[in-house]
Amino acid sequence: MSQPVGDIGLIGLAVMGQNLILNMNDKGFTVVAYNRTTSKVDAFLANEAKGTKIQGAHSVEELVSKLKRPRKIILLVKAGPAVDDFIRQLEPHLEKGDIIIDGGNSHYPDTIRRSKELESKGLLFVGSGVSGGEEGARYGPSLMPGGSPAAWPAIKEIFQATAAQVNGEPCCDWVGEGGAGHYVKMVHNGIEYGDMQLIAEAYDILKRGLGLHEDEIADIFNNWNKGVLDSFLIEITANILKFKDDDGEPLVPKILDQAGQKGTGKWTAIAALDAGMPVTLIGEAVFARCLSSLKEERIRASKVIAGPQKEAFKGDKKQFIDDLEQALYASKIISYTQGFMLMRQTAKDLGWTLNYAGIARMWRGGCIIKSVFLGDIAAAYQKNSNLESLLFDDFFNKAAHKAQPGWRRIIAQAVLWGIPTPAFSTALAFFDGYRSEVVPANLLQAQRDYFGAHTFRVVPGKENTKLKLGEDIRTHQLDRSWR
Ligand code: 2AM
Repeated sequence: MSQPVGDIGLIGLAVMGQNLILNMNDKGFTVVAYNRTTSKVDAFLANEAKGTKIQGAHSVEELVSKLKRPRKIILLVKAGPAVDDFIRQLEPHLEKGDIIIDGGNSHYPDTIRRSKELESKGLLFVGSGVSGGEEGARYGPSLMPGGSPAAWPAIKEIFQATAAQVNGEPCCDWVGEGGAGHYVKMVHNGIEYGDMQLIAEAYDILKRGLGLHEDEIADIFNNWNKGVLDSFLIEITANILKFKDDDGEPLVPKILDQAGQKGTGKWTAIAALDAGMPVTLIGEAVFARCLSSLKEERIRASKVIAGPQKEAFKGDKKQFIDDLEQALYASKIISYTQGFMLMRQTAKDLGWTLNYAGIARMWRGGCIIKSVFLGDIAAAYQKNSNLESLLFDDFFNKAAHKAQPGWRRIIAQAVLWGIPTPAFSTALAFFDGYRSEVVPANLLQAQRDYFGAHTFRVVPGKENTKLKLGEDIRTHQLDRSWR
């Protein structure tokens, strides 16, 4: 039999899989392609892959036989049972040290389970976030691999060559153990929800508040894209707002205002609740989509619930738009602060070693949240990998201080107008809570003790207070008539 020539195998010839194969082929690797419905293998070889080095396989066994050792096989199939199914099919044909990589949108607990199971059998498993959609897969995605650390040296070259490059650096690095790769991809998606919601709120304020036309709003976004907000999402928003329907009118107002979701934002919010971390902005972004989908109910409510009298804006519009840019920037700083706090806590809880500067660099290119801003986050963690939060970094601390007055003015004005800003507002509430030495949780503790004898701790230095630790607050001359 001839020597195997394949550098890597890929199972799953939907668009993402095909594009990733073509991308790896462009980078000089020999890829072997397989799909459950094998007619897709033939069609791919006869069309998109024609004239390339790409090889096909018509069974899992043939696929494995065409790969150099240690074998590396990427699964790009529907998340869920299909992944377990292929792992089971591959196992009998693999040897110790071979590597299965799941590049799908798997939920990280599944990745943790699969890496444990495969490692116990001497195989290596990698769960990799792949971001950037079809375009990213074809020309350079953000790749976030995590799992069995021993797999990294074997896949590093292919992964880093295939990923997007920013300033000569690949948007791919080793994320961490177990389910870390898929976890970080999940947080990425949550942050994406947050960024999109912030942009939508800015649009709403400019449209309903200032009464601007889509073309004017697009120009504002284009300007913002030259400053601190320079990012893919701001850029495409400007393009989207400029887009006209056949009648010459902007398309966006004709799109039904009910947002869909596939669940990764929700997963992030649930993970935040589980970890006990205040990732409020992503949570609000998910809830805003939920509220948007109550369209029929909102129509009925709009007929019977009146907001404030609409008053024309009398202030300085240019100043207001500059304030809005700062409000968006500051809220974005808070969102990423919260996202990184969540990853830090989860790493602690699950015993992962995460490279935060590396994560920011992976997100700088290839993916939906790519931005100049992520370079600043990478720099912050490069300076101090142990940073408790971005707000302790000099650069972001100064930026948040500078943004603060405008940020407050925008939210105050939106509240007076009756325009909802759940993401802007929760960001500011977090900021004000985080910078408060004292929050009113003392009263919560007293209430908990009053109705449930939960006890409370006393502020250091106030130990000789009338109430002692462990005492029931109700025993101290308080009105018990409520019972
Ligand atoms: P198919 O072409 O045979 O349907 C995206 O749906 C990719 O995942 C496709 O390559 C698809 O294969 C594969 N896929 C989806 N569900 C699958 C399953 N249960 N078993 C194997 N492959 C599956």
